[in-house]
Amino acid sequence: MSKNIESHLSEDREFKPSKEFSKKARISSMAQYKRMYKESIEKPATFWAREAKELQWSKQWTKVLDWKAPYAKWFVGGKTNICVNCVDRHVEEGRGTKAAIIWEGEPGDKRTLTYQQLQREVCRFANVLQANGVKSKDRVLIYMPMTPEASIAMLACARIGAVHSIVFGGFSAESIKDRLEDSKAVAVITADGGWRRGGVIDLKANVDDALKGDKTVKKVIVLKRTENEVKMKRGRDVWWHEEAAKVPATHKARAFDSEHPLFILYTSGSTGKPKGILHTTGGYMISTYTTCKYIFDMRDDDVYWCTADVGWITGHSYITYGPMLNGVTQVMYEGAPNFPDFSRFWQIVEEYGVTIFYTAPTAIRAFIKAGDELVEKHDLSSLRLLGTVGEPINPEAWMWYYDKIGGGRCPIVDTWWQTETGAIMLSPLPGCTPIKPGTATLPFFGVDAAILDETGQECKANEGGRLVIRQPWPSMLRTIYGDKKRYKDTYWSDYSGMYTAGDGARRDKKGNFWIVGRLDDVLNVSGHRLGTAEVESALVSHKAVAEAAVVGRPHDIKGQAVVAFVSLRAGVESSDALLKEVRDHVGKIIGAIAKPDDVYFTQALPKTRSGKIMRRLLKELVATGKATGNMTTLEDINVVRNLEALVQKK
Ligand code: 6R9
Repeated sequence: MSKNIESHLSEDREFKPSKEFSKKARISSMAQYKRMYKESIEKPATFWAREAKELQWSKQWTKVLDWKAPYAKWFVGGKTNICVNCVDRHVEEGRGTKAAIIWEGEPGDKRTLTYQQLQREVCRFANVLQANGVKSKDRVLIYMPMTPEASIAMLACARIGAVHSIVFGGFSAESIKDRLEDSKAVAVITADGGWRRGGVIDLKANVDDALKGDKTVKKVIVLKRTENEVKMKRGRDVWWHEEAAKVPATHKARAFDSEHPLFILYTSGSTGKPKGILHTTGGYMISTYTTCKYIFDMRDDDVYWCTADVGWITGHSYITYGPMLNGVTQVMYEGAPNFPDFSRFWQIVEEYGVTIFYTAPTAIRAFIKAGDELVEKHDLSSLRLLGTVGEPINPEAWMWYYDKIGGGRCPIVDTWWQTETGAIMLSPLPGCTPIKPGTATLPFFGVDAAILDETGQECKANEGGRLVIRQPWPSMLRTIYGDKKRYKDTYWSDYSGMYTAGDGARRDKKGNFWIVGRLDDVLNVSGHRLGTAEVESALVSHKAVAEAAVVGRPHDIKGQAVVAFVSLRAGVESSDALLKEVRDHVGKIIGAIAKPDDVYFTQALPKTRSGKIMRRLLKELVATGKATGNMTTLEDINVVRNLEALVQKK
């Protein structure tokens, strides 16, 4: 990370969009951006009402914003249906035969759904949900592979007012169980399996494990995808295709209140328990719509591809909702970027003529490592705009993306945002903002971002501080599901009335935001958030483990790798077999992405005299091989010296 900061400080390369790009873009000059930004901050009601009117509402709002910090209501009194806006609206307006989803499965199977076909599938599935007893405001857990049905399931929930809660397909049965307990979902939508690197992930078996002892789930709807054998529990489990065959392909949607809950998405924080971030309908709809329109500059003839999974917020906002609100054609891909090899993405870009491509820095670094030949054998000339998200992008990766993938002609939008913000907050506008490798540049419309020091003063240019948002925005989280106190304490207590993002950042003289990374104990592994406390609690749930401390270390491809220091219970001998067992245990409790890259068994952890683990020393140790800095509060310096020897030996 520190290497990144240094290269950021000396970064003077700057790129401007070509005249040709600007001419066609929605926002084509900085003057236009500044004018609109000013209005969005000074007169948010005027600005957002104009945007909201581009979509369909059954009843207009009476007030754009009702703000009693930290609670916001947007488009108060308005009624709408986000699914109708994503799907039916396009059919009604004559875009029914346009492709909505061009899908490719990992084994190479292909499917295209037009907006009209999508409408029929969504309507059918809305009927299936209702026939299976799902009602408005019921929570529905979705655990699916990346098939069109993942988006269909989300849209069908939204259509009937049910609240979806997606659990990423790479998470474990235990993770599903925790989320079920917290959300009290009444139904689960899953599949027999999903393809990943040539193998089948047995999704249904994980759901079965998670449901042992569960009392709230009444129905499990299972999509047939991989045809592997699954157990179906009588009365509880039903097949998607069998249920769909029983119901009509039309469904009359009703409108819901603008503040009707839309979804819960769990994300890691600084405690062991993930937070259920709650988003509601109207504001989220308008933010995802406008960010796609202005930042991805989506047009009728674009072929857009976001490589995320719907299990993450990026898949919610920039696969399902935002692109479909804009009626764009998008590519969806089921599997891994390196199956059968690292040219898979470029083959897909070439085959479908992708024009807008949105991915994560960790993927870009993996492509660089795999070698340029894999890129060069494909024609990528259809691309006109590139995007990144998930973590700070190192300038080297940015330049490679710009030159090798974008051919030096495609602007890159480096988009900073979070599960909590619902939509992109900081990003260049591709037709006007001068871009530099490594900065998410400027705030989007309505985003009053600033960097503050500990006393609440705004930092001077190039000084590091905490990133905050000083005014509410339409797609902001409304609460942590079932935990108002945690919502207030986590996001709104550092500075009165302001949202704290949890990221460190600085602004350069031109006002560009440079994100440094998380300030809390949250790691960013391959663009995914992972709480160190979460991994620690998984580790200590293993019978051999007495205590554990987890920190991140810089990693070439993942950004950060997970390092665990583990002390064993008395009488337990350390061994390679135990090491594997402990790693696998974390995989079983959370999911494969949380498996520690390095595990050090140690007699003791470095603690202060008051018993606090000194993570600062551990972080330094794994990054540099040595612990320096202030150790006066340390209980026993020998513990650190022993760990140094262990780490250096590796
Ligand atoms: C959308 C998403 C949020 C955290 C965020 C920050 C990091 C995301 C970034 C970025 C630098 C970017 N982050 N985008 N850092 N530049 N363009 O990733 O949501 O999974 O909730 O993670 O990711 O640290 O706080 P989420």
